[in-house]
Amino acid sequence: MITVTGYINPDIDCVACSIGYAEFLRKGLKEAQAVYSGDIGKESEFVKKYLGYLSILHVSGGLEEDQIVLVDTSDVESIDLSIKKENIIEVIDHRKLSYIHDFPKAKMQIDLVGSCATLITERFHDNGIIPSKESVILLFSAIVSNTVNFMSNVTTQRDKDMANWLKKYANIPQDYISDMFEYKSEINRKNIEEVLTEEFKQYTILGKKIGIVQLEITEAIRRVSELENDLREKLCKIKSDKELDYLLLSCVDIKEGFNYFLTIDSESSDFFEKALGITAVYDGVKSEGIYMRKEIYPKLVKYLEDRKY
Ligand SMILES: [Mn+2]
Repeated sequence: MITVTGYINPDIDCVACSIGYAEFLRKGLKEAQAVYSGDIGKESEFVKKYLGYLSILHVSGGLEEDQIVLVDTSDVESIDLSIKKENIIEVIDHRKLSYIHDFPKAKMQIDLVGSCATLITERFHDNGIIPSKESVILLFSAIVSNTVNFMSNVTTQRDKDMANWLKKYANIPQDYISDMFEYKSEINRKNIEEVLTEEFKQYTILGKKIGIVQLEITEAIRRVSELENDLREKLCKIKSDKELDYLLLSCVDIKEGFNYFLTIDSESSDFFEKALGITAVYDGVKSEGIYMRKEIYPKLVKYLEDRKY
């Protein structure tokens, strides 16, 4: 039995790749199953509601004996603790940061496309196999989600080609994409602390502790202004709890394709204004185009390194 899985608390890309690739292996007459550990994200929840099921098992440990294929990650720190490195037979990922030396025995495919689901879809496409309805919907949703409906700079032609190919085999309702984005945008006074904590990432660059909360939501400006007092209060708490030097709230408007940045103190405002070339960020500022956190990070590194001299 081959077990296909990704990182703990998988996003929809990870879930789609696990289910899709397990199916692809079964089409090649291998025994394979998809599993995940931790929590399944909001978008996978949405697809599960839409389909009525998802062919993926929740596990907590117990993978010691399994042959493993990793999808959507190549970081052994991110995966279930019970997986043995020497049992990993294949890795398929779309991120630059890959630890190839951690997988001496694995077949590796690391291609820098917008979504790992594109790489899984290509396996079906290139072998002339049409995925099941479940995999078609999941892989399509994952590509759309990971590329922010093809507006993000990580999008490649390969992502677009595979999404178009999948679309031919799925009857995707008109409002499906906006409903999915809407579903994950749910942020309110009750869940605000939980959402901010989940979407928070921290970096240490040249001794500075920097935090970025990235929310991917529709109607970013309206949602932020409605919750502004609560948002500022919770962000201040995060900044002091984590002893950060600088903290940025970066809201990606997934419908209109821009960012809305906001800071809660003058040091952070000054830092992010200079590093990102923006102004008046304390009051909230809109950018042209989308900047995902992985694109913001190198700008911060460059700014801090330049400032050293
Ligand atoms: Mn991914």
